[in-house]
Amino acid sequence: MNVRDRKILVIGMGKSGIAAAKVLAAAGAIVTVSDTKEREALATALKELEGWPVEIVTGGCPEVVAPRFDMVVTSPGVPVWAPPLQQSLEQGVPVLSEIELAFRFAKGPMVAITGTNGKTTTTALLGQMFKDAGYPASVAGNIGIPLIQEVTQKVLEHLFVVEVSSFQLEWVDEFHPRVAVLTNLTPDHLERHGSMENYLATKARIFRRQTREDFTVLNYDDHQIRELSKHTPGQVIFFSSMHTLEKGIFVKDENIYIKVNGKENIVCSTDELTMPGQHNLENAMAAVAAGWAMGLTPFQMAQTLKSFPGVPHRLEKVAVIKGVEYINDSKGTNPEAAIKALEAFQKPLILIAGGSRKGDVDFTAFAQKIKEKVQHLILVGHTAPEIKEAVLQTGFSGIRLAENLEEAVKAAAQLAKPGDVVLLSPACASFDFFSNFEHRGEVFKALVHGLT
Ligand code: UMA
Repeated sequence: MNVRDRKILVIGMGKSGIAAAKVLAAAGAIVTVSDTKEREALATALKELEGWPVEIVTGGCPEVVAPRFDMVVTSPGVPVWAPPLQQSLEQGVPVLSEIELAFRFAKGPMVAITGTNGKTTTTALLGQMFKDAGYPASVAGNIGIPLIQEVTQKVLEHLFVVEVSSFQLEWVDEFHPRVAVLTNLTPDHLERHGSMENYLATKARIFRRQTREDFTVLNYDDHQIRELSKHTPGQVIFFSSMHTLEKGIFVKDENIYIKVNGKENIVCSTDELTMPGQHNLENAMAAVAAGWAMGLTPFQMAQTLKSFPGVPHRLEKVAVIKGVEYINDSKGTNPEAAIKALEAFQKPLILIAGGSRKGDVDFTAFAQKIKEKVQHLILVGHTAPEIKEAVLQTGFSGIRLAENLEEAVKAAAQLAKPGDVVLLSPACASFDFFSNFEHRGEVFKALVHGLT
């Protein structure tokens, strides 16, 4: 992509905006980067951009008027209704998301993974499969590393395994992964997308530009995703943990199989997977499907499946103290993710849940799962009263309220007996007390280590 002398506005000075501004400036564009935050709140960002030939606007955004800017690059956290994006639409100034920009700069093939839950684990696992098999590969995207930062200065055969969020898919156009993966779809980020229909349509943009040469990996067990297969231009590869498929990836006799052209290939047995839980089995199958589409062999993939420990903040084992296992699942930021975490354990559970509100979330199914699996529930954060109400409706009474995470961890440690599991899986976002879910997870880990 040639951006020399083009006037480009980058909106947002978070990870994506900074990385985009640097790549664009290095490529000769005339870059303005803006953030609605005031200077004082942007110390790290300003330091990062020190010495870069970019104009910085803080406390707002310059007006997007046609001759002033040729293009806008937006960060995932900027909603479509933000004034500069609306102005761009009115003025006919093209808007690119950071991943669209990265795609236009990239030389090598991309595998893009989206879905409500499981996308981070699937991305990390698949990236590891390629690395273990000796292929040059980068893992990037919503997982925490802006894709634009990875794509420059890479050789032609370098592969990109990219976690893609619905936010990042809002402004894609040419984005065209060789393999697109859709893990599952349940209501999430509806405060941003407005309706489940819009959320689904945004997710479907991941495969919009694919052709018959490409592959789309879809979860056969998710009805809405199965329906989407009717609209995918690429070759569909289904995976299923519930059905034996005529073609695709599935489980039979506790083994993961790949079946193509009537021939079944065993990858490995399900109890050889190092990651716990049914949802991780699904993530493993999604990764196997994508790896297979890209030419990895069942043997190569099995090596990684037997050793991959999982990702931080997702069912991460923190410590065993006095016979009690402490698990950090801070990335369980919606009820579905937390339900899957609860399902991963067969031992007595003490659950710490609650956090900040993420639109109109329904806790009914989560409450039912708590009744089924949990011995003691400790609630914390803004959503504590709502979750308490939903859980009381089920007849469950082992509820405690904590002022903060520290109090919650102490209460859990007092209640726990050897053989129990203390699980932090909030089912909510973290913005009540923390800057993000990683921050919450790190605080939890420190509190647990402090118990010793
Ligand atoms: N900002 C504006 N104007 C606005 C809105 C925001 O200037 O109208 C500014 C904010 O003041 C802030 C900056 O934009 O300074 C933040 O941009 P951002 O929220 O896009 O954050 P980044 O640091 O660029 O991180 C983004 C993703 N964040 C979001 O989608 C909210 C990260 O995903 C991702 O890891 C990173 O890019 C690299 O690709 C995080 C996330 O929470 C983990 N994702 C959501 C999820 O997983 O559910 C989608």
